[in-house]
Amino acid sequence: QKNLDLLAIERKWRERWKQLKNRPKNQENKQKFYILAMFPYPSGMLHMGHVRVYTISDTISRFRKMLGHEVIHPMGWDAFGLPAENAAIEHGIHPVDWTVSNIKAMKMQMEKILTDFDWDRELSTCNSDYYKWTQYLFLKLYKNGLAYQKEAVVNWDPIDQTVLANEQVDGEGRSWRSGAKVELRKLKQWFFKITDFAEPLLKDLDKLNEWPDRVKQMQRYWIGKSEGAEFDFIVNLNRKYRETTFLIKVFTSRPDTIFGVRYLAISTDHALVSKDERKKKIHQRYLLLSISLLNNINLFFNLKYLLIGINTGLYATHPITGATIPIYVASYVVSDYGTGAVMGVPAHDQRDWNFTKANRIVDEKDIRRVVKPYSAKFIEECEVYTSYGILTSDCGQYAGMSSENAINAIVNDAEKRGYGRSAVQYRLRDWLISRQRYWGAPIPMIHCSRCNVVPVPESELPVILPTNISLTGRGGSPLKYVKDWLNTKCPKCHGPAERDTDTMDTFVDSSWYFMRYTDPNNILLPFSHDKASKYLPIDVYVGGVEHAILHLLYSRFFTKFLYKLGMYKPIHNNTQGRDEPFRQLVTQGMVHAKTFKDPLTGRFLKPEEVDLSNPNEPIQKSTRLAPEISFEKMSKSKYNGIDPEITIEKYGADATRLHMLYKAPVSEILEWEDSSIVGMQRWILRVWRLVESIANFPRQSDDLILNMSMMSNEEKETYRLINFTIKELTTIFYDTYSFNTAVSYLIKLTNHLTSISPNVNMSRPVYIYGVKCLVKMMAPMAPSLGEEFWEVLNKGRGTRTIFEESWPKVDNKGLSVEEVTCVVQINGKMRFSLQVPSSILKDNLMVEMLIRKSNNGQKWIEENQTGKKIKRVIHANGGKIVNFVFEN
Ligand code: ANZ
Ligand code: ZN
Repeated sequence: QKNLDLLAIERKWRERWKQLKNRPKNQENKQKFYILAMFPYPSGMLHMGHVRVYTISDTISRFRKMLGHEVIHPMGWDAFGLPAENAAIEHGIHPVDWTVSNIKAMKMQMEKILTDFDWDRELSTCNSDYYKWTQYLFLKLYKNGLAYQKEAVVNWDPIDQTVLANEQVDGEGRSWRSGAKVELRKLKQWFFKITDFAEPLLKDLDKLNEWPDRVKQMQRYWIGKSEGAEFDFIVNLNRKYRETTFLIKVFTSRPDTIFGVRYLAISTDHALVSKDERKKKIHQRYLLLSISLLNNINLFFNLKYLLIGINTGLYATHPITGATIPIYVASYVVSDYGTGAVMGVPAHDQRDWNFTKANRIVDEKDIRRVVKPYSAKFIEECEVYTSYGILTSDCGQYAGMSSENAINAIVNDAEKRGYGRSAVQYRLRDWLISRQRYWGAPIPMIHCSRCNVVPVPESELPVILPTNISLTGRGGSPLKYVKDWLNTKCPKCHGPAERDTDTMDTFVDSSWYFMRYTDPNNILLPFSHDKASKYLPIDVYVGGVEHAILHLLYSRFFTKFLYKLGMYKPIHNNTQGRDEPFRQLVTQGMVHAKTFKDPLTGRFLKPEEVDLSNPNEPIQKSTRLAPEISFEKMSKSKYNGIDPEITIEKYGADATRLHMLYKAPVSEILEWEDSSIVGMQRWILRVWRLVESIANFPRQSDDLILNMSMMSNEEKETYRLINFTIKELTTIFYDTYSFNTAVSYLIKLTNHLTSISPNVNMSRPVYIYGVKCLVKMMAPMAPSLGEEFWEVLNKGRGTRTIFEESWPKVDNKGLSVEEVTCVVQINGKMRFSLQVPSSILKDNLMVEMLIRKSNNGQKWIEENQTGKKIKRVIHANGGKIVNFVFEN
């Protein structure tokens, strides 16, 4: 019996794979299978989360290769972004050098975890042969009216000196990266008009039936469709300004509450209060002053949700009742949602109620409810009623209608008379892509004093990111200071002009990388129509749920746009349609690790502060108390980080991968524990014993004769278990990816084969078949061991790797269990009969258990005979008659 040197085996196969990679591959007539793991940011170090996601994609990829598919399993680098720039600022390393060396290190680590990526498709978003095409796609968006510039209030990170997307600001108004309190500033910015695609982005979610519901729900919420109506309120102006009419349009999701309007509220930069000269006449000076005050308060405290209001002193006319309605400027009205104006209905909206009270707009007695609950029981005057109901007698001709009917009637009448119309709003905003940063793809635009904004001609792409740069981290866009890059000629008038100094949000880079993988070396186009059409959509996309909203939404947007442009058209029309990028989405859970806390102070303990000499009873060294133990997200501050490289060197990559897959279902949190890797090592060793036992057999012809009619009952049972395992694993690898269950099934098969191995002479063909299937089925998860075992099992069979062997097939005949009728007697009297698998007929205890568990068994043996003990059980006629004899 030889022991296994796991690390030596890994090394051997990593080398061997490199040599084998260069062989020509015949991919003709094969079904394509595109499996993708989200590409990493090249931070320089793989963490356990990476190991988990690549283990999953690699396992699926290797399985598909064994099915004989043409598998695309690429890898690349999301290489632009802030950390490279911050490293440059802090340590003086150029972002290029930092990124290149990080990529090199991570690539090595990826090889160490035995991944089988298509390195010939590798790409890096910071290379000009990639970002050239990012810029090209920007121009395509621009020419199709989907990229535009506008002045916008943006989130400004005072530490990183850059604009942040809303999504990069957390609930407390802090930057997701620097943690700085975010300020609001106004800047001219580039946007992508993703809102043009709001409806298809929403509607097509219904077709993504292989996506987790949770992710689809998050996207639905993000898009936030709201149906309602717009109403026009005419502002009552002084006699002096009669010649101008001024309308305030409001958007409401509750047209049925229009009779309850008590005020209008407009945002601070609503057209009515804008500084535009013509409109300036219509309001007093103090109003502007107060609004700028309000804006400053907003800027300063970021208090978008405070109930500050300013009475404009102006009034509008209610379009139905003709009542006079006061107009307020309100901090809670968002300027870029709906129309930037709200009809305030204090009786039916909590915010409106609070605003009314805070600003004493009307007396409480004048806040009358116009919609009452369907059942009168719940009426209580002072409480805000926000549900649908029946319209009250205050609602004119609509009194007595249900909310649903009233909404239709009111909106219909409004459309007829012209003061309103039905309207749809989305919460989704256009995508702000400008970043005042160096390390990103330059926006290919030129600013000319005569021609305004001019796109860089496609033939002049890429706009190369200059490398002669000094990064200080201060003062906005670093590209502003590279004069010989900044100053250029206007493509239109050839006069002096300046380049746009913003770079693109790195989410732009990652919105189309999966398309580039289909044709990574194309120098004429981002990708060829044919190749993209052949390989898209991605069959399985694996990644973290933290990308559930933005990255996936942006990628869907790009895909829909490029499809609309006609840049590709998938050959395979799946249920999700042709313009969706990802057929199946797998979101893997996080990896958590053990932490120790001082039970008295709650402080996290460093590893050296804990005595682990008895691993089951850790002790805090200083206090000799048992520390509090919990599993938490790995982090420096919790001292629970685990370096995958160290783990791999200690336990081997195969065992580490198996552990990753076995410890938790793919989408759930995985609690990392070294002790369970040891369990995987023990299993590996047991499989090795089986492999060895066969290697020791004298060589015999390779085609095993698996003739069921010649099998004994025991052999049939072994054969059944083998087929059962193949069936279950095939479903798992195809579809459900519950690899934890897959490992359990393989362990069960191992146990069974081990139990019959001592007297295997009789059942050699089935046994050998079982071991071979076992090795094949573990190979995608533990690839170097799979190869090694396969080589031992097939000495001298040439250079095929196990991944060129075919995945085992289920023999359906072998699956079915042969059954015999077993007659059950109680005290010698025949009572019932039962079908049992013939293979277990001789296993008396097993048969007894089956009988007792059956319905009749419950009735005759377990219940009816309570109090009486079974004296003995007699098995007769080769086990086909079982007699239960009870005490008197
Ligand atoms: C009157 C009303 C009565 C409203 C009522 C609600 C309940 P969703 O569903 O998110 O679309 N609103 C409209 N524009 C706004 C803006 N720019 N800033 C802040 N609030 C705004 O919300 C639509 C509702 O939000 C609208 O319907 C409006 O208040 C408010 F019983 O109009 B409602
Ligand atoms: Zn010009």
